[in-house]
Amino acid sequence: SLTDDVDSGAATMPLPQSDERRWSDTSAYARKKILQSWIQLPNGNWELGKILSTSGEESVISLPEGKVIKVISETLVPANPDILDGVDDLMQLSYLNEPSVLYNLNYRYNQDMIYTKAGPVLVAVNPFKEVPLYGNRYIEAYRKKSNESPHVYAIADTAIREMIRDEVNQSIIIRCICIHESMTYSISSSSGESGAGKTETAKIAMQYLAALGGGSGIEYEILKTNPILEAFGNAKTLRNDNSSRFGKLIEIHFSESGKISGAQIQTFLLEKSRVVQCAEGERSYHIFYQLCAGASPALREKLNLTSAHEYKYLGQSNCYSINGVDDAERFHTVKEALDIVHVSKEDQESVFAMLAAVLWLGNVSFTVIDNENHVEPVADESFLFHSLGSWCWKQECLLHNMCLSTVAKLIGCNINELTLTLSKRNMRVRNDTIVQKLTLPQAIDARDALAKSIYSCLFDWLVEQINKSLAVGKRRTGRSISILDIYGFESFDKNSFEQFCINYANERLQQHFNRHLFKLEQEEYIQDGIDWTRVDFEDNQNCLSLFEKKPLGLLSLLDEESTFPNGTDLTLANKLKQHLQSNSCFRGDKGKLFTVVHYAGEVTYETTGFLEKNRDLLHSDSIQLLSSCSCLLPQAFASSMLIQSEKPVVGPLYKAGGADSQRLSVATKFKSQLFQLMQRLGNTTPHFIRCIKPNNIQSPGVYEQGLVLQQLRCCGVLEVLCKGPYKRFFIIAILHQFNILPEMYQVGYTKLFFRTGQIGVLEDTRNRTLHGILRVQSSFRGYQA
Ligand code: AOV
Ligand code: MG
Repeated sequence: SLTDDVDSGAATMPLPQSDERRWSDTSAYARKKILQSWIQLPNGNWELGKILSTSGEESVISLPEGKVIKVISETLVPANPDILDGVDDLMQLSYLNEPSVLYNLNYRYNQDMIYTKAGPVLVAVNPFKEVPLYGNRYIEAYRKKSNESPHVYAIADTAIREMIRDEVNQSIIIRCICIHESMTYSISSSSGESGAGKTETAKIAMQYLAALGGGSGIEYEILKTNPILEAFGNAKTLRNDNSSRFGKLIEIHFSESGKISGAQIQTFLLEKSRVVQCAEGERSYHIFYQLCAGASPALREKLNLTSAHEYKYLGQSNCYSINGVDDAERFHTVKEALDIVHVSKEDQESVFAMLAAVLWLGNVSFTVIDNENHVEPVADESFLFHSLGSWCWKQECLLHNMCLSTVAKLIGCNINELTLTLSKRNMRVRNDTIVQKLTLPQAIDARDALAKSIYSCLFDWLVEQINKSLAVGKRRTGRSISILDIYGFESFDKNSFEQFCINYANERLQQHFNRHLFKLEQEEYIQDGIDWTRVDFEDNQNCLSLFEKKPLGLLSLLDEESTFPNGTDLTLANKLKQHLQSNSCFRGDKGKLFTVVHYAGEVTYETTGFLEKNRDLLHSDSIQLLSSCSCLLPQAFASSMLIQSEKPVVGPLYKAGGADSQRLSVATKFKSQLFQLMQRLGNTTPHFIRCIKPNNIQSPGVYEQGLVLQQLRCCGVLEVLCKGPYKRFFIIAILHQFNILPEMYQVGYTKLFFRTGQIGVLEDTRNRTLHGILRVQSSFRGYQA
């Protein structure tokens, strides 16, 4: 139609510009012709206002509650015509500006339309309630393409089709979006992305793939890996009752006929520290509570199991249950799932024994044995007495609570060896061995390190068993679809080694995302015969180099310091400052603080604990203890810790189990995992899903503008919008006619590409012309246009 020009604000050439508003049409022209505009309130929120009049610099606006205000015309941000309310794809908006995007997502969210396209990206806003969008009826509709509204199913469907059509592996990359304190809208002091809906989204995608590629039965196994991995790798945190504490890639294989033939799971960086320590109001891994609540009487007796309240590791955070969750029932679900992925009953019992061993280890306490403050684990008999005094346990439980002997029994080791491992350390100095007695903090460290190692080895072992069960036959013929569910960018009040690794991973993934979008764009340019070398794209290579450069990058310097016996967190911080100060992505701050300028914002890290966590050493005595165990699992754990295939990096030389071993640092291992991941993803056609958390209270129906905006801003969704497909516009002759200079555009075979601002000029001209025509028409009809 003449008046409703949906085609206006999009076709600008994305040459590098600092102003983020480049994708939004806020030109003088746009402001002139709009009827509705967004007004930013002092709290940062946007409100829709009607423009009553514009005279010179000022406009008069009426707000929804009837209030009339004057604003500077410059500040008006055009709103879209009502007809565009709730469009499926944000690219369809005439005006792509922040408030319009926010409004559109909100409009859809209110109607349970939680999925929206943002050009090539699917945006999912967490509903925090059941929405009627899933199940067989929907799957069928998307399969038949009778429903085309944005959905995870639609993404999964496209992935299957493209896999078959192009014979190229596919990936579905599910990420959330960072929330950064220093951004314009500060919500609570430090929020995380956690709870955005990544894991749920990944499961929904798997559900669709299983439905379409099912038949062999293996799809059922694949779906059952979810309750297992969630039980062992998820926990209640303050932000999410079911927070994943690890990253996950599942590669689902399809035969040539499009049927699922197997799968493989890779996990990343499980948060081990949670096993021995977690914050008030949070929980350790679900499986501990499930075991305590759901174990049969026979199993309880075998494991000398008591209730969750009686274990120190579980008691410290003062939180045992989750609203609406029955841990005992979940335990049965997990056991069934273990059956389905072919973990034998016997192995399951070993798994539970390891869990109980970890819990009982946590209850081992120490007593001082000499005047140099050396300690020893409290022996079981005196433990009764000791614990009565300090722990006030119930008398009847006490009789069963023999911590040391229970641990020894559960892992199958000699109780004296266990006692020794927890109180002494064998140090090798050249060819001699000296025995060092441990002080209380050292002994607690040794105990906790053993518990953490047992748990993380158990987790890895389980993943290995699952992979064996899901293994694709030797004749791998078809293709695969990988689903990545990985932690998002994190920025808290205090950021430690974990955030350091997580944010590094996000830099890598962001580069993958950027490069893919650039490639899409490039293809479009090439198709249109445009010289794409003139088009810049945003890259975070500088920040990645800061991490990865050798020998003077963050990771190398961290590893180097980790090998120095005298290295401390402070010497690390100083070393980083000494070598990296000139890097534009790095800033040395006071003491142990340093700041990295990430793509999503600045994050200040504190080096406290960096070296320890990076070395992640389990002392050789503990490894030896595990390898001496009569039970199979601890033995397997010990050997997995001794097998280190790659180059030695950190830690003193070990002599355990007769073999010298050197451990890779956590950061180096993680880096190589990430490289492998990027390599794998690099060979796939990616599909991106970005999950958004609309509120911090995990409640349905609450949409906090500022929170959503923060997420949109730093995830690159707004970037995508600006760089998305370009709409057809005018032909070259017209450009000439209207005095548009040649350097302001490039002509493609089918499209024109404009530099920013040129569309406004053209629109202005067109508007003046059309306005003239309309005025003529309406005066014919006898009324004023
Ligand atoms: P996350 O994976 O992104 O957080 P989850 O997938 O665990 O977030 O989602 C958090 C919670 O939001 C879930 O437990 C559900 O209650 C709810 N939820 C998410 N998506 C949906 C949906 N599509 N429909 C209904 N409810 C949903 V973390 O792993 O913490 O970063 O580390
Ligand atoms: Mg998750």
